[in-house]
Amino acid sequence: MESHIEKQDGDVLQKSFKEMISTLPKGNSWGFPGDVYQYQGFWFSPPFLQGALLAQQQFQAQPTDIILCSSPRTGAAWLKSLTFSTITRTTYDDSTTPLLSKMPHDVVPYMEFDHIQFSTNRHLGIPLLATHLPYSFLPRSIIDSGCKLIYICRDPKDTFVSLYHIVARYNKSQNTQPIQLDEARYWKASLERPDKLMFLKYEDLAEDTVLYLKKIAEFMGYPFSSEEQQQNVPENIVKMCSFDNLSGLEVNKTGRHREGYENLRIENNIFFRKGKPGDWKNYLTTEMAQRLDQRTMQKWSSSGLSL
Ligand code: PAP
Repeated sequence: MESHIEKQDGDVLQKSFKEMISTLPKGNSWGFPGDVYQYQGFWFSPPFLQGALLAQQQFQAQPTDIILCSSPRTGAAWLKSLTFSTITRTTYDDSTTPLLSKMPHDVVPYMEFDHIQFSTNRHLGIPLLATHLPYSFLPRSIIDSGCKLIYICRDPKDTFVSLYHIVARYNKSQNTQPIQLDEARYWKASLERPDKLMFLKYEDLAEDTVLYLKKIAEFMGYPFSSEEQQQNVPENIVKMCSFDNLSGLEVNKTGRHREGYENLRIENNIFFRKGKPGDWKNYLTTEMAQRLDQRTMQKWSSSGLSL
């Protein structure tokens, strides 16, 4: 439980962050309500930047933590459901998993927003935490502790289309701009420390989910035994976490995310749109796709990362 002094310290910090944010360069955010602010080369909404700054100051990683990293709309909810099901497979089965009544983001918390829930999860032996922070923004203790990271990346054209839809649902905005891409930093780190950072592509995961789930389980230190493989445990987790199954659950059709936070509360179904690689072909012209590919190549050129 948070003590009175901790709460006061937290309030003071939040206030100083708010003051600092108000001095930053400001822009409009693609139609989302409110402004975004530029900090160290990235655009942030104020609650997200406040959460990021707080996490940088206060988050103490432990070597056993597993941090799921991603840019928005690249498959975090899917990765959360797969890793959560894998880690809790001896505690829950298909009929008892919390994924039946909570959406994946409410089962694996975000570092920027959900500190309290993470402490509860850690207590329960669930070491998973997610973040949308760029690599250069990660709290120092994450790198120093030697904990594991899994980064999921997605074809920026599909990411762009997915993000466009979420924004359009908010505001019916037609005003589109390229989004920030931070894949290259995570990619480089995964080459330097492959035992600590696993780099995943949404498209690979979609092509052979069972194979990649086995790799993820192995990487996390929760490998499937041969007996489990004979019993099709990985296949059952993949089925449970499939887009069709999760998007069809009542909680994900009609529930709401972060019930307690008025300004962050959104309908769960916004996180389940189509779940298909290559959907960009239905929305982008050849010219738009080429422009995005060019920009991606420019960003990634020195890293060796490709689509
Ligand atoms: P977030 O950043 O808002 O949390 P995130 O979960 O990272 O979103 O990504 C959302 C994308 O993953 C959506 O893609 P789409 O718009 O192209 O459809 C969503 O549909 C897709 N997605 C969600 N769950 C799954 C799943 N179980 N399998 C495959 N894709 C999924």
